Amino acid sequence: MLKLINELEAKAIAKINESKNVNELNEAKSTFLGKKSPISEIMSKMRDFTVEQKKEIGQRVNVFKTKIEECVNKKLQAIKDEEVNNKLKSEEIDVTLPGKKFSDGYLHVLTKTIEELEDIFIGMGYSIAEGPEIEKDLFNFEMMNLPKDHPARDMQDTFYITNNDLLRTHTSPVQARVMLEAKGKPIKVVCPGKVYRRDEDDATHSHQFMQIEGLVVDENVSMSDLKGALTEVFRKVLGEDTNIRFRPSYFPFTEPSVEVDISCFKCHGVGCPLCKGSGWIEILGAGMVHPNVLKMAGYDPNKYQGFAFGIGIERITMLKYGIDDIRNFYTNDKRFLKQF
Ligand code: FA5
Repeated sequence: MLKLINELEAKAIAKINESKNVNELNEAKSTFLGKKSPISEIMSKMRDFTVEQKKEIGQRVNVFKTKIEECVNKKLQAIKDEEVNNKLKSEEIDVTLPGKKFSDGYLHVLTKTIEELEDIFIGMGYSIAEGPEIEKDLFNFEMMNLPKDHPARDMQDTFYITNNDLLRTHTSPVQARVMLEAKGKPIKVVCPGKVYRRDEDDATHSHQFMQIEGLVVDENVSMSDLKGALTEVFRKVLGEDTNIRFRPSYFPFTEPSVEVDISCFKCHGVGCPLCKGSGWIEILGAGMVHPNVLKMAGYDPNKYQGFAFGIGIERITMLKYGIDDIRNFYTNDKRFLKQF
């Protein structure tokens, strides 16, 4: 019997040492120490032995079990150590290898235009203000002299969130916010930002685009100040020989109102599909702040006048760089964006 246990022990140790992973090791352990193992069978037959044999075999079985347990624990530790070593090896870094070059980041061309315009306006004494993109109907429309049910609300097809909250359709609501904050003092600000309209996307229209609003409120402000300021800005951004056209228009929040066109960069005024045959591209709306707008924001229209404008950032960027489709700004094609 002792010989049999010796043989079993040699086999068990060999099997345990051959195990390549924890599963194989557990299998080996249960084969040699489990309930159906040969050693359990020997134990179940103990009653057939003499007292002397029982003592001798019992002691040997205990030694067998302790030895096998020790052997399993040792092998388990070795397997775990090997796993850690393999992981470390797979994560090994050769610090002497040359580094990978990351391409430099760059500003989006629309951001560049905004920064350029901001710099020009700051140079002309304007400060910068911002307002929320999710706006109250009150600021977007009502304080802009567009009460509920005013037919001119249809000029800008709106994404409503609730009856009172909407995605702003223009940057003009920032005018009302700035005026309320200035509490009757003179104002000279520009307000850049994103705006949203349910417009069909085409070469010159996008459902989300950017504007930069301008507002000057003071005593003795006139239409010629507006014309002078805008002419100066566009000559600086687009070049001294830029052709600019002011034409009468209508906005409920300005009176009188104008729209400003720049000669089409593609056909140089002859007429092409981009400018819809007119030779001009509209880039902004502007005018003298309507007395109602001044009054609602706490300004006395008999003492103060103001001019305001809202420039389309995409349109001016298209003119500056000769881009013939507004959708290029938003499709994130790096080949396009990298050029600027
Ligand atoms: C307005 O949004 C007025 N708030 C501008 C204004 C401000 C007038 C202050 C008077 C005083 P309009 O809807 O015309 O006006 O838009 C102004 C400019 O935004 C346009 O001239 C054009 O350059 C640009 N724009 C308008 N709709 C789109 C569009 N769907 N996609 C791209 N640019 C657009």
